[in-house]
Amino acid sequence: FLAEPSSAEPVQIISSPDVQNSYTAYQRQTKRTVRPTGSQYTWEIVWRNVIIFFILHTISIYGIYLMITKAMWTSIVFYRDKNNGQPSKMEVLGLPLLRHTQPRKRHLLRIDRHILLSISVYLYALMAGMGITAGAHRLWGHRTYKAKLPLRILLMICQSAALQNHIYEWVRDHRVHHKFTDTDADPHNAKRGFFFSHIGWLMVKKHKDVLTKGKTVDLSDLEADPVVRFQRKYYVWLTPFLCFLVPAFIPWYFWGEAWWLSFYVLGITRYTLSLNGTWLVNSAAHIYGTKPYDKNIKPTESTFVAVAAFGEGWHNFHHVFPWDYKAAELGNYRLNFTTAFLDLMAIIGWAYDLKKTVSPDMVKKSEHLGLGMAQGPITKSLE
Ligand code: ST9
Ligand code: ZN
Ligand code: ZN
Repeated sequence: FLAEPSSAEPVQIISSPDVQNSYTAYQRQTKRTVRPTGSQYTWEIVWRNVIIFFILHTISIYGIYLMITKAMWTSIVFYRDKNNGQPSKMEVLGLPLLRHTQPRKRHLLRIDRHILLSISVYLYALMAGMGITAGAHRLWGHRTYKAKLPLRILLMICQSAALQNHIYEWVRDHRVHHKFTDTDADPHNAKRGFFFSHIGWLMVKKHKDVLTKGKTVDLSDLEADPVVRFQRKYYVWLTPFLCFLVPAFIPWYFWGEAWWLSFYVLGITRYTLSLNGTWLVNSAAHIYGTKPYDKNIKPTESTFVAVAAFGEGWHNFHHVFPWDYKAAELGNYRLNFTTAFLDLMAIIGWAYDLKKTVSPDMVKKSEHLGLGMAQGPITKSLE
């Protein structure tokens, strides 16, 4: 239960009374604005989106089949060097030169190209994922830390590769989600069930409360950020390029993969997998899991979602302490790649003023004094 010592120096600690005060203010605000889910909401289905998501998921199933049959373990198991029956390390390392090698070698290396394709699916999802988790979510959504211009530009590029609406729209919906969690004014109100909070909310017109109450959310910081303004203005050009064309180009150019396979697997299928990883935070992490920080709200702690969403599954904690840059209490990097990325950015000076709810020191000291904070300092202070 003990939090590990932090490797990032510039962490700004929010002391315990502050935590309580902020939380009380947060509760008051939520209670004031929340109203029970009404039954008058009739769905106005947006068929264009239904068709797009249906096609996207159907063709991605074949993409997953391609990944499984043509890559990863099958390649490792079935690929054998002609000489000694073992996969040849040298050949694998020589892959970037593949397009310029002789036909015989090209044949030898054919299956290994697909290993690289699968690895690149993970790495590209990770890169685009940082745009969502470290960028849209923890930086622009909650201002859990400050970022210098190069990092903001990098995260904007990554966020564009994720194709999840531009930063302004993403953050607007997310702030509204936090302020009116699981009510009619929440764009993906989990009280309407798993399907609605996962994908269904993107297939219907929003509830009128989302639009009216959403207007009460302050977005002036986003309007003042030139990086956010730039992305909003050029989003329709940036996003197809970064989400589909670049992924089709990289494997084709660097290691001679068929461009259509690159587009299909690294573009389309990776996009669908990433979308579902993100949506799980709204669905699974609002329905299944434990609630150690506030049992009266729907958001939960979910290990599965933490894996799928690069550290965004500790969602009960996050809804109670949304300003925490780790979006989690326990461990430095417990299934939380995003935090590791942010600590690295802090080390090189691109991220600063990182906000943390409880310092590892406080947890350790409290254990010495027998205060039991290591058992859950935040839970205790809120009871
Ligand atoms: C996508 C987003 O997938 C996913 C977000 C997930 C968030 C998860 C968060 C969890 C934490 C982080 C986890 C990260 C994990 C990462 C892991 C990575 C592996 N407030 O929207 P419109 C007003 S997107 C205030 O059209 P409709 C506003 O005036 C997928 N006002 O509503 C607006 O006009 P404008 C790709 C609001 O007509 C106007 O209403 N994208 C608000 O009801 C109209 O807005 C798509 O598929 C608000 N919140 O249509 C697009 N909202 O914008 C899908 C609206 O001009 N979306 N207004 O200012 C759509 O087609 C439509 O939005 C719609 C609703 C049909 C769903
Ligand atoms: Zn959030
Ligand atoms: Zn949530």
